[in-house]
Parts: sequence; C-alpha cells; structure tokens
Amino acid sequence: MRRISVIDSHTAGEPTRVVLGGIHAGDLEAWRRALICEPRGHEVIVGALLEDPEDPSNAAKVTFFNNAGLLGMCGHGTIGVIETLRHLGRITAGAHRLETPVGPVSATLQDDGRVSVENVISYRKAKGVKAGRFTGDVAWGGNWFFLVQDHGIDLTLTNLQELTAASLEAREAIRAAGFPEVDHVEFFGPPRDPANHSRNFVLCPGGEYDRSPCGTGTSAKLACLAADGKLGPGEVWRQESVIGTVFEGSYKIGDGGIIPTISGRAHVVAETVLLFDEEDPFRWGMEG
Ligand code: PYC
Repeated sequence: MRRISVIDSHTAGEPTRVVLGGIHAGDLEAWRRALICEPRGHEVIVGALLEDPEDPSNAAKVTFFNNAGLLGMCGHGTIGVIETLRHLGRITAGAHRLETPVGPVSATLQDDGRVSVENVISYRKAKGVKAGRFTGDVAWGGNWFFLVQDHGIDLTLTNLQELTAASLEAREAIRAAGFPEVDHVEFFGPPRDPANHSRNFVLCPGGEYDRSPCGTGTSAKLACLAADGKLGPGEVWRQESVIGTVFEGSYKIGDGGIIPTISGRAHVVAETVLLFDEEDPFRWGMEG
C-alpha cells in the first residue's frame, strides 16, 4: 500500500491540494489524476507538488497540476501553498520565494493571513481578436487567457452550463484563430458588489470553472487594463469571482510587461494521507 500525505486548502473557494512528497515532478503525468481526481478528490482540485528548492534560500519548488495536465503558474495555488507552509510551521510572516516552472515567484505572508503574490511578467499579446462570435484580448499572466466581454451571459452560477458551453466554444474559436496556446477563458461582467471593479467567470484547461477570481487570470486582466491605459501602476483592481469572492490586484512596470501583485486569503481544510492499493481498480484515479 502506497501512502502519500497531502494538505487541502481553499483560496477564495478554489481548492488546492499540496502534496508533501513521495513523488517527483517527473512522475506527475502518471500520478496527477490519482492524486486529485475521483475517487480521492474532485476534478476542480489544483495539485501543488512540493520539492526541495534548487536555491536553498527559496521556500520550496512547486509544480502545479490539474485534471488536464501541468500548469505553468497558479495564483490561488500559490496563496494555498504559502498558507499550507505556514500551517506546517515551515514559514512565518514575511516575504518568501517559490520556484515554479515559469520562473521564481515571491509571496508575502501578512500577519493577518493574507498573502500577496508577486507574479511573473504579464503582458497582452493581441487586442480585439475576432474568434467566432466572440471578440477579446489574448494575454499571458502565468497561463494563457482569452479575455472576453461581449459574451452576453449574466455571470451567475445558475447559468453555469451556459457559461461553460460558451467559454469552451470561445476557446475552440480563439485556438482556430491562431492562438493554439490559449487554455483558459475569462468572461467579464459588472460586479455584484459596488466595492469591486469587475466580476469574472474563468474556464480552466480541464473544463472546470475557477471558484476564485483566478490569480493568473487577474494578472492577464491587469496587463490588458495597463495596455489600454485604464489602470495605472500601484492602483488597486478588485476582481470578483463568479461565486463573489475577491482578489485585489495591482502592478508595477516590468521588462516587457507588467509585474502584477495579487492578494487573497487561503484556509487549510484537511490533513490527509491518501492510500493507493495495488488491487484498487481506481488506483490511478478515474478517467476524465
Ligand atoms: O489562480 O491562477 C490561478 C488559477 C489557475 C487555474 C486555477 N486557478
């Protein structure tokens, strides 16, 4: 019987499962569905494998993954990892660096538990691209996004099926329009809470929707706002998710784009040992 320890948290409603060891990043293709999907988890969980950092002054090396594959970066997941490291007593309040597949990321843990993630350089690649019945921008925020305003759907969970179908259609269309790298789609609309600037619905690569406002998606949004001159350096953008949770974002100017900072809060919800029985027909997770 193989045993692997994990810690589960959620960041603004979006779950993260931190894998504390027992496998290496190179083994993830075989292991990722077993670790996060049914019957031990759920398709929406984002996994974060912790390994020793290459630079010992960094807090950890992290590889994010989901039901569809590996993720370059993950904003909500980074906030979840920092809260998990705090829960384990491995870090205290202050600035910490994590090594991710798309480069080092700094995260500051505040005394009140909030975490501010200084993300990788983010930028808009294309503005006003027509893709099928949608028009939007293509931007990088640590993952590739198609950001769409003209979808015509109210951003509420009662419209979940319609939102999922339309965002999948938008993803097919933007890939066919010459952007095959796009694996996330963001629909925007007016916020419910007037304290916020915008509400979003985010389609993740495996067809699930992000319960949080999406850290990399908010970074991509900030890059577009900056490129349009609609948000200045240091100004705060409050991005509301489709379930009403909020990330705060701001940026400074970087080399070839902006350097976004995304702030939010995670909560640990479980400490678990996952069991992998050789006789279990679902040892490797259920097929997606
Ligand atoms: O917060 O960056 C994010 C994210 C990506 C996919 C799910 N959450």
